[in-house]
Amino acid sequence: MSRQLYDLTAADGTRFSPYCWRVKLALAHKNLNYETIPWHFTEKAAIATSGQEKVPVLRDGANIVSDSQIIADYLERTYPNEESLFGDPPARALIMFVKDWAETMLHPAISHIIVADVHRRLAPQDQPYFRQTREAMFKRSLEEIEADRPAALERFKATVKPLQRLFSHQSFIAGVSPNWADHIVFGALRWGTLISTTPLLPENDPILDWMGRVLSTYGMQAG
Ligand SMILES: N[C@@H](CCC(=O)N[C@@H](CS)C(=O)NCC(=O)O)C(=O)O
Repeated sequence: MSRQLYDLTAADGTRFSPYCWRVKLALAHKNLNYETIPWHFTEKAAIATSGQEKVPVLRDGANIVSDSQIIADYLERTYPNEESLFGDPPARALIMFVKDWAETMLHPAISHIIVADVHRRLAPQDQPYFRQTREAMFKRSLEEIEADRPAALERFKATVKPLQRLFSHQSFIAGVSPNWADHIVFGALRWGTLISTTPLLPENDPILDWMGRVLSTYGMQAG
C-alpha cells in the first residue's frame, strides 16, 4: 500500500499514542486507506527520514510528513475533495483552541495518571528510555508520580467536566458529525482509557458514549 503510518506500540501490540490516534481518525475522515507500521520509542532510525524523532509519521507515496497538526493540514491540502477536517476558517480557529486546551490541560491530566502504566506496558527495550525521559520531564520518579494517582484522578475528573456537559446536549464537539477537534480530544481519551489500570470514567459516562459514536462514524472497532 502506498500510504503508511508509523504508529507507537506497546509490548502487546496496543496502539496507544494520542497523536497517532488523531491521525488515524483524520485518515478515516478523508476516506484514505493506510497501513500502520508498529513503532517503538527506541526505533528512531526507522523514522530518521522524517527529520525528527517522534510519531506519527505518515508516508504518502513520495511524501513523508510528521507532526499530527502538520499531517492534518497536509491531508486537507492534498485531498480537498474529501470531507474537510476543519470546516471554514472561523471553525478552524476554534479547533486550534480545542487543540491547545487538549495539549495543555487534558494531556497532562491523563499523563499523571497513566505514565507508570505506560512504562509497564512497553517492550523491554523501550522501558529504560521511557523511564529516563519521563522522569526528567516530570522531575520525579515514576513511582512518586504513581503514588499521587488519587489526586491526579481528581484533577482529570475536573478537567473533563466541560466534555460531559457538552455531550449531554450535542453528539460531537463539532456538532452533528466529528471533525479534527473530536479527533484531537478522542486521541487523548483513547490513550488514557487503553492504558490506565484504574478506570478513568464510569461505564455510563457520556464521554464513553461519544467515543463509541466517533469510532462507529468511521467504522472502527472499539477493541
Ligand atoms: N507535536 C507532535 C507530538 C508527537 C509526540 O509527542 N509523539 C510521541 C508519541 S505519543 C513520541 O513519538 N515520542 C517519542 C519520544 O518521546 O521519544 C505531534 O503532534 O505529532
